Amino acid sequence: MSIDGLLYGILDTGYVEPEQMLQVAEALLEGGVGVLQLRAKGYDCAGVIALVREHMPHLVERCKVHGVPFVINDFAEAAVELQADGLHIGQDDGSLESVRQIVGEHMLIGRSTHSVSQACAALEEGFDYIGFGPLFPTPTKQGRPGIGIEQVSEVEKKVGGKIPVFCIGGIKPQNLELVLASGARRVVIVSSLLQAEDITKAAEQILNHLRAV
Ligand code: TZP
Ligand code: MG
Repeated sequence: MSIDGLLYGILDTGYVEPEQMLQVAEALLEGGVGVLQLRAKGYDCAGVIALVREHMPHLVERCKVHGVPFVINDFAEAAVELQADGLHIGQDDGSLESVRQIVGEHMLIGRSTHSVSQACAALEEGFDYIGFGPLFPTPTKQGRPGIGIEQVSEVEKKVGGKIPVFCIGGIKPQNLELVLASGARRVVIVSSLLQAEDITKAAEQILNHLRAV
């Protein structure tokens, strides 16, 4: 499996109750997300495993049916235990090598980056993809300033040709054209999708714009 989608969706416990997770996941998959991550801030590793086992035991299979990599945020051991396709880690979560020792050589591993130099370092280190942002301040990731769209084209040029670059943070239909005009090709959208009245339709509409670039 590889990471090659244009739209990266996240099941975020800040917006979705455990009981709704599976239904929301299906809506995102139906809408065409190319990657699906579980982000459970405030949970520990055992809590993430229990959340999936109790509320979405068939999610890994459902992602497989759609050919969509299922990614766990933060917890390498949970990614292994749940047989996820990928793991996503931040700047403070250790080196690629240290998590590879836990998840093995086949798991896809992505890194959050907040500057051109961090993006280049992640490429150099061997990550399979990066997130780049937050472009705009966002309630989903509080306490982090937006880095703006000025560096997007440079990151796309230096990194995007080698591994997928997903711009993230405050992206929504109203600013998508601006983000794409800055050079972005792939995006992560959390709150705007999870809070949409019709998640599938919202994802489809965003994908239409991404595909038209
Ligand atoms: N990392 C940088 S911004 C962000 C994460 C996880 C959250 C993006 O969420 P939203 O709701 O699409 O702004
Ligand atoms: Mg993290």
